[in-house]
Amino acid sequence: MLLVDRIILREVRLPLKEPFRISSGVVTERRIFLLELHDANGATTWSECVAGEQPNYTAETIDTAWFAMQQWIAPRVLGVRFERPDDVHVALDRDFRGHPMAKAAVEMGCWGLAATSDGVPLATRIGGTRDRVATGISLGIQATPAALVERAHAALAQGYRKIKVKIAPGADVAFVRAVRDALGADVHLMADANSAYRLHDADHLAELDAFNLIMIEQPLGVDDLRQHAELQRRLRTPICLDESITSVDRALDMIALGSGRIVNIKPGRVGGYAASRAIHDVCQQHKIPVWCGGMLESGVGRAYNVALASLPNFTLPGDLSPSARYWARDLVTPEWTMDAEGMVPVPRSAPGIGVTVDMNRVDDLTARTTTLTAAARAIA
Ligand code: OSB
Ligand code: MG
Repeated sequence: MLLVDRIILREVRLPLKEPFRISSGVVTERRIFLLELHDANGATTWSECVAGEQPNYTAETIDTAWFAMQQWIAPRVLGVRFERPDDVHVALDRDFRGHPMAKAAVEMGCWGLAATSDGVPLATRIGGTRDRVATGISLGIQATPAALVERAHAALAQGYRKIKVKIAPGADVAFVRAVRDALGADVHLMADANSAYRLHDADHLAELDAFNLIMIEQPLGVDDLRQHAELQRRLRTPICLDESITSVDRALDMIALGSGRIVNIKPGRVGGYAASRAIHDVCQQHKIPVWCGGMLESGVGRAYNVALASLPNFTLPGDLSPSARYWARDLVTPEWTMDAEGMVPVPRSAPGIGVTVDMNRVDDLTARTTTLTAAARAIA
C-alpha cells in the first residue's frame, strides 16, 4: 500500500566538470530537479526529474516539468491510495498526454517509497538480478579529433567498457576514425547523433560501417520510425533508438518495422519504471538487447538508473558513469563509483534507493523549493 501525502520539489544548480556538447546543444551547468516524497506511513525517499535545461533533446525542460508537476501530476498522486507502485503509471497516463520525465519522477519515486516501506533494496523491488552493472562513457563533441582521442584514451584507462562518442555533421567520420585508430579494433565503440541527420545522408553514414561500431544511436528524427527502417537496410552497423522510443508501443513498432536492433531505455524518457520494464520485456522476447541511457543525472537519478540496469536484458554497458565523471562533488553519500573493470556496484545492503542525500549541501545549492500536499496547494 502506498499513500503519498507530501512532495517537496527542489531545483539545485550543479556545474558540470566540463561542458557536455551534443549535436543539438551544450550544457555547462545542470539544473537538477529533486523530489522528496513522504508516505503517510512515515517512509520517505528521493527521486529526480531528468528533464534538461533546453528543449533540444526532447520537448520537456525543467521548467515545463516543474509546471506539470504542480498543476497535474502531483494532484493525481497526493492523498491517493495505490495498492502497488505499478498502478501509478496507469493513473498518470489516463487522459494525460506527454510530460514523461515529470511523470517518471513521481512514478519512480513511488517505486523508491515501496522499496523503502517493504524493507528491500530498489533493485530487488523491481526485479533486478545483477550485483554490478557494466558501464560506458558518453563523450561530448570536442573541437578536434585529437581532443576526443585524448578523452577516449583516458576513459579506457579508467576501465570503461564502452566508449560512446557524440557526432554531428562536420564532427563525425574523421572523429570516429581517429578514435578507432587510436583505441584499436577490440574496444566497444559507438556513436550517438541525437537526431542530427536526414535519410539523404545515408551514404555518408554508411562510411561509419568501416569502423565496426557496436551501434549508431538515433541518427534520424526523434519521432521517426519509417526512415530509420530504410536507413537500417542500408547500414551494416546496428541502429539503436533513443529519442524515438517513448513507449512500449513504439518499441513494438520499431521491432515490426526493423527501425533498429538495439534500444536505449531511459526511464525518464518513457515515463518511469512500469514503461521501462514493459519495454525491457518485449525487447527480451524479441531478442533485442537494451541498455540504460543517462541524462547527466545527479546521484539521486543515477540510483534509479543503476537499479534498472540490474534487470536481466540490460546486456550492454549503460551510460552510468560514476559521480566523479560529472561533478566536483555529488549530492549523495556514498558517491557512485566504478571499479577498474568498469563495473558499478548495485546497492544491495539496505532498503530503498541505496544513497543518502547530503541535506546541507542540497540546502546550500537550492535555487527554489515548493512543498505540495494532499490538497495539492503550495504551502511554501
Ligand atoms: O542522447 O544519450 C543521450 C545527455 C543528455 C541528453 C541526451 C543524451 C545524453 C547523454 C549523457 O549521452 C549520458 C550520461 O548521462 O552520461
Ligand atoms: Mg542518445
